[in-house]
Amino acid sequence: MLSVVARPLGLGASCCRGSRRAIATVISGNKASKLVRERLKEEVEKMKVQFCGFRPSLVVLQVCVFQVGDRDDSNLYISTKLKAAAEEINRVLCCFGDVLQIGIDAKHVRLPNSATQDEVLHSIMSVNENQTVHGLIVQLPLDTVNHINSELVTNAVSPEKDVDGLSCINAGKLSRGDLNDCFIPCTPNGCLELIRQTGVSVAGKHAVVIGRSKIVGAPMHDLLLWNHATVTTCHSKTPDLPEQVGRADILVVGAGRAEMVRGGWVKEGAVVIDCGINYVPDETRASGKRVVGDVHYASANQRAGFITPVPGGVGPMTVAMLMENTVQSAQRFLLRSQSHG
Ligand code: NAP
Ligand code: LUD
Repeated sequence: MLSVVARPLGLGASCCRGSRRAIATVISGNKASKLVRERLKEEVEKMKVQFCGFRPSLVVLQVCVFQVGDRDDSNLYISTKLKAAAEEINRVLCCFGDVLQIGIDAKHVRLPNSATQDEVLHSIMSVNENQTVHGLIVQLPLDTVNHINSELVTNAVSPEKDVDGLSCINAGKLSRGDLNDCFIPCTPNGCLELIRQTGVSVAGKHAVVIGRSKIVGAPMHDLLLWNHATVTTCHSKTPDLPEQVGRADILVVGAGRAEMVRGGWVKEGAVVIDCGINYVPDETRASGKRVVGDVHYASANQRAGFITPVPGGVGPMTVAMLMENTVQSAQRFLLRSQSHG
């Protein structure tokens, strides 16, 4: 079996502490996501055989500027999602290597940046009513010239199709610990999966989350709490961030601040999960930029027991968890239709 955690040659994660420098074990999101996608591919194949060609179906709604050759962050994330689901090469301009396609029927619906709030809500309603679609996400942020209330938009997605887990119904269930009766947001769910891969149990640990957004920090707090960690959530007004970080057995960072968490803050042996995706200038690259996380990797991997890289850590797991939620939604749909008829 593929090993998701990779120990650097010759150095263990927990040995050599003290006089000799130790290097953290790397938790590969690329490998972990591949395992998830392989499992989902099998599940989708079984559904197809059992239910006469049935396929889970996902709609990704985007409000954006229409531009040929457009390749901003949102387009990159969406094309990664569409690729992981099934072949949909329309407008996908980037080159992907080894992408395992699951067999989900994924559609990209684009509305122009001139779309009004009512038009966006109307599109969501029509997908809500379409019985052949099992999952709907509205990619954020909305790139629009009009004022659109994104809270209203995410809450308009039917809770049964809300595979992003961002509607207040799903968020409320998660906050109350109803983990088996909701969709868990993809990034926190991916982080938990990566923590599981380390073999470190969450129950009884002190977890620290940096960030309290609806998409990363807040649901991560809830998920760790209901997996029985004692959780501290930090944000921009937390006065003593380094001290809080130093108490973490498990640290999850989603602040959007390039390399903010320094290695010296990190508790020896901690599990460090870095959600950050920040583009910083790099003249040595043809693109003129490179992606770094919210954790200063080079120093943190000298203290942590386990660490996720950026890229290749949380990002690919976000995509895999979207696929997982879509397959789960389709399974729930089949169960409902069986019980109705
Ligand atoms: P966000 O909505 O901007 O939220 C950032 C959070 O970090 C806020 O709660 C903010 O505090 C807190 N924060 C900002 N500066 C801080 C500081 N100096 N000290 C402590 N806390 C601070 O961002 P987001 O959507 O959660 O995303 C966070 C990062 O994760 C970004 O880099 C984003 O690109 C990345 N991301 C990655 C994935 C993935 O799949 N890998 C998915 C989603 C997001 P306040 O609440 O006080 O403002
Ligand atoms: N909106 C997301 N907005 C942005 N990185 C993602 C993401 C893949 N409604 C809604 O998908 O879950 C969402 N739901 N988000 N994000 C960010 C956020 C959303 C971020 C990164 C990746 C999805 C990803 O695959 C790769 C990696 O980290 O290895 C490549 C990173 C790179 O730019 O090279």
